[in-house]
Amino acid sequence: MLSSAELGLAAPTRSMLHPDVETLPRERLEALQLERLRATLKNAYAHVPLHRARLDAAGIAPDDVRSLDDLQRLPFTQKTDLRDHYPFGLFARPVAQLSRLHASSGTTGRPTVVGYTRRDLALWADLMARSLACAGTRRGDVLHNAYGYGLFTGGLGAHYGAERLGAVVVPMSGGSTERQVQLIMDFRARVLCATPSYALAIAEVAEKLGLDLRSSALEIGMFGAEPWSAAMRVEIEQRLGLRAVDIYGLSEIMGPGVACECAVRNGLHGWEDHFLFEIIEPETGRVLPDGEAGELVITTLSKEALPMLRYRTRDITRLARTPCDCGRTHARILRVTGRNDDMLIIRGVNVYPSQIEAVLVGRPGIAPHYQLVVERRGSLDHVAIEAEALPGIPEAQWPALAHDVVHHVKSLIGISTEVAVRGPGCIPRSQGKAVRVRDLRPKEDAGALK
Ligand code: DLL
Repeated sequence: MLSSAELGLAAPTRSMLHPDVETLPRERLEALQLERLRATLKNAYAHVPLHRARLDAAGIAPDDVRSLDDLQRLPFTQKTDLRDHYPFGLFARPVAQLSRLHASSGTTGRPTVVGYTRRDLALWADLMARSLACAGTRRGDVLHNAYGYGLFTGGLGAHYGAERLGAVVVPMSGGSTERQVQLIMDFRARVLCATPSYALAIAEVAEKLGLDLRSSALEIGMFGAEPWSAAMRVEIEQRLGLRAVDIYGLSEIMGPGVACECAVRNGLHGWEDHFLFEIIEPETGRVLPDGEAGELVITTLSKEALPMLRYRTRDITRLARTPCDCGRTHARILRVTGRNDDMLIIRGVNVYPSQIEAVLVGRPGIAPHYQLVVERRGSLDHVAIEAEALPGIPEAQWPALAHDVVHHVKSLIGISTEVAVRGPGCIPRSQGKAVRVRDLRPKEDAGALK
């Protein structure tokens, strides 16, 4: 790992928007967290019947919480709670007192709806601005925002954070990719905000247009909203000529800006003055020690409209609280490898799509676009990988490329797969979150694996 001096961080607070808070000694950070946790519990207990009923059932009143260790006594909240109390049942404020609503697309069943007071929006803008600065964005930078605007939190979340920082926002949203390329060049954007898969689609269109984004003003990419592998980071950096930074968040907690990488890029700093992070064993709910992989659980500490108690994100990661070379004291959430619900169990082996991505991306002759097709054959689940040849590779060589992928997936992940390599452009390109898995199993079977 590079030292802070090698990274040019001689002044540790250089890229910090809130240096006092970002470097707060742990004891003071924890004292602040306890005070805010108690206030959050009071808010949730007084205004959200579901939380009150669950706290009562667990025999805990807000005043019983006297140390952060008491957190483990609190009940979990899940996505299904939001769905079951659709649309506003978990809100701690009347709708008329809110300033904005966002919602997930809800491909399965009801969407999940989240609400913000004016103060919640100001906090979100602050934390997003802090994240942008943490990644190296500065006042006056032109920031090309290709996250989707609308009910998705990506577009508006990045937008108001960038404005708060003093960056110059280009509110592009997703789509019209040729136009995106042109405007990135013409407006001399230094920062690109997009999902990693869409960043790659932008790179591809630029190459087709004969425009070289590596010679553009782009220096930083703020990429998140979907899992992406280290191999994908290398690919994107090479094709776009920028430094790719991982940013994490989820609507139920706030939106983008819950955590973000710093210059060291050894995990994403989770903003602990406003959130409590835990890792649990998904099957038992037991809290795991730092460093162990499990499901990330987040408690909000300052949200008014939608306080969340121990929200089970379904995201699989690890926590590190050892000091970071950048000088920030806030915990680091390591790269999210995938979601519990996206995990495939293939003949007893647990596999995340991002593991297959790590094998495919950067493999000679293979383009960084793929889909996994899950089918039921007899009583067994079967996964086929659809990959794409790089332009210019003769069709006669595709079967050999496929064979190479089969071999590497078997030796690196331990599963047998069927691989089809197709021609350039055959895999659909994303404009937001990429769809990596096509599940063709009968409806009642789908999910049996999850
Ligand atoms: O995706 C918020 C966001 C927008 C984050 C833009 C970053 C940038 P949701 O649509 O509610 O919110 O989806 C949240 O996306 O639980 C993860 O499964 C996944 N996710 C988000 N960021 C990352 C990341 C936004 N950096 C869900 N790495 C989360 C891996 C991520 N997965």
